[in-house]
Amino acid sequence: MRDMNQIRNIVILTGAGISAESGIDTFRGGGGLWEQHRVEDVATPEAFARDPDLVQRFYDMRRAAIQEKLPNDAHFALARLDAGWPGELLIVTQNVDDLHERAGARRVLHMHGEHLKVLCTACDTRSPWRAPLLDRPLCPACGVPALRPDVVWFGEMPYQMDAIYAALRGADLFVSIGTSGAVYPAAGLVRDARDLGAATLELNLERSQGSHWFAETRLGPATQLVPQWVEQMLASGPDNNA
Ligand code: BV8
Repeated sequence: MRDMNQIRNIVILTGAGISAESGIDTFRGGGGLWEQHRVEDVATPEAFARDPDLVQRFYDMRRAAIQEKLPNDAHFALARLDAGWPGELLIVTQNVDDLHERAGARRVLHMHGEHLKVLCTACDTRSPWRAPLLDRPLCPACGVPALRPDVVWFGEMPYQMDAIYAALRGADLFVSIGTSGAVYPAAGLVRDARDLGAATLELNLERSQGSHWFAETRLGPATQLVPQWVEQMLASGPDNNA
């Protein structure tokens, strides 16, 4: 891997594993099931069309759950890096929880949307939202009871892919934290980063489906690996080796 002191611009991809130690279930931890449904079968536009109440219940339960959880040492470490890193830095998260923000991170991009936002299917307005949707509340903007979770379902285009690829084009280092590398295009970003010349590092509890694409993989819980890596970066960051 490129010398740490040559790293100026960083892209970090996070997945459910970074929130696991905050008590938020990962997708494949519980066998990827919810009420005996495969997540891939519930998190789709087809499921929403077929049985909107089932899908609303799935998201109402998770939206409420994350509001009782707290960021962990991995989220706080990334927030320290975000605050103290003089170069470019972007946290691209697949997670729809707000733990990166609640830990203090600023440069966060939710490529799969957010639990605490809703999208009106009548007027396309996005609104902050913390309550259930099962009882069909009215859209704050247009008053129509047409709200859906503002998350990216399977088969839908992830958000801000242009911004993600622009950040990758300038990246010296791509770090993946807590993801199984099972879902595309997120799982393919490491290959794009490599092709664009970035160094690649994976921090994960176990080897992922994409581990072979990384120049270096460190195995362990995020609350141990991420603070260690962040201290290493801040000690050897671009300005410390002028
Ligand atoms: C799209 C939001 C195209 C909603 C999510 C066949 C082949 C290849 C691709 C496809 C295919 N068929 C269909 C596709 C495309 C599909 C896909 O990839 N499917 C997979 C299942 C094969 N992708 C899509 O549909 C995407 N869209 O392709 O659009 C398109 C093109 C043009 C025009 C229109 C459309 C959209 C995918 C987004 C789906 N939404 N989330 C919600 O949250 O409900 S996906 C969801 O699962 C996550 O966001 C994440 O992206 C994904 C994987 O989850 P992870 O975060 O990795 O979590 P997981 O549980 O899997 O793993 C946790 C990891 O953490 C593990 O490795 C574990 O070891 C580790 N860990 C656990 N504890 C810890 C830890 N690590 C550290 N410390 C710990 N303590």
